[in-house]
Amino acid sequence: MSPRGQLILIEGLDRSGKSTQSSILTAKFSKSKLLKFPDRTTKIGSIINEYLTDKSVQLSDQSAHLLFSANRWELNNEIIQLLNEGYFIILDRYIYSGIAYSLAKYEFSKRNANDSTVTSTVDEQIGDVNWLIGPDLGLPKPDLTLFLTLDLAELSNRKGWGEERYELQEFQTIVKKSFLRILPTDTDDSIEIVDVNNKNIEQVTKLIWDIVEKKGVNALTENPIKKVSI
Ligand code: FDM
Ligand code: MG
Repeated sequence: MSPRGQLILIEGLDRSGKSTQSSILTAKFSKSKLLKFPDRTTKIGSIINEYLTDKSVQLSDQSAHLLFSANRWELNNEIIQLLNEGYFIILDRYIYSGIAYSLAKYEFSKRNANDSTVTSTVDEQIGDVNWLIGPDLGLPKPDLTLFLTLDLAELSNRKGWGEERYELQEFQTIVKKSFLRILPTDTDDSIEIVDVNNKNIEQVTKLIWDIVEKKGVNALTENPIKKVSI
């Protein structure tokens, strides 16, 4: 088989600059494609879009979690095919967003449940990382994952903040903790944390490209496509 393209994931909090950086990185490759998750253009993506933009839409946390994963599976074959055709695929969010946001919901509702004025049920599956990763097992695993992190104070000043479900400062603080808890940076050298505090777009672009080159994900590879596993 001829060499394949590589799968590069950019993760981060809302408004961390990951969409900007994902586009810039995509343009660095002559044969490339940017995929954004959730992909709101698919059947399942349209349900997710309603859920995110209309706060009156009710879904159990388990159902929402499974829909986000199903949305990735909708693109599974396309991702594999494009990689095999030599395309570099840049992902703007993927499996770690799936786990971190659901886990953050659990932590958030647990906090509120401790507050005696609020009655809330906390669903144990949503706090269980093994349950959360389950539906994603077997999806193509990124050859490189970059997590863009910055201080929450800087985040909340950025444009477009606060329009959708999840875009609350208190919630984002928990999301950040969840990401840092679940990303296996110690044992998996395909995952890197990129501190973007006090850096402009060009500086972050350079930081990212340096890592991409250092890890050798800037060129076609003979390595088989990896799969998400525990
Ligand atoms: N999100 C995203 C999840 O909760 N789970 C997932 O699996 C993914 C991919 O969806 F708040 C959340 C993260 C974010 C929201 O994402 C919409 P964008 O990047 O803001 O469109
Ligand atoms: Mg958003």
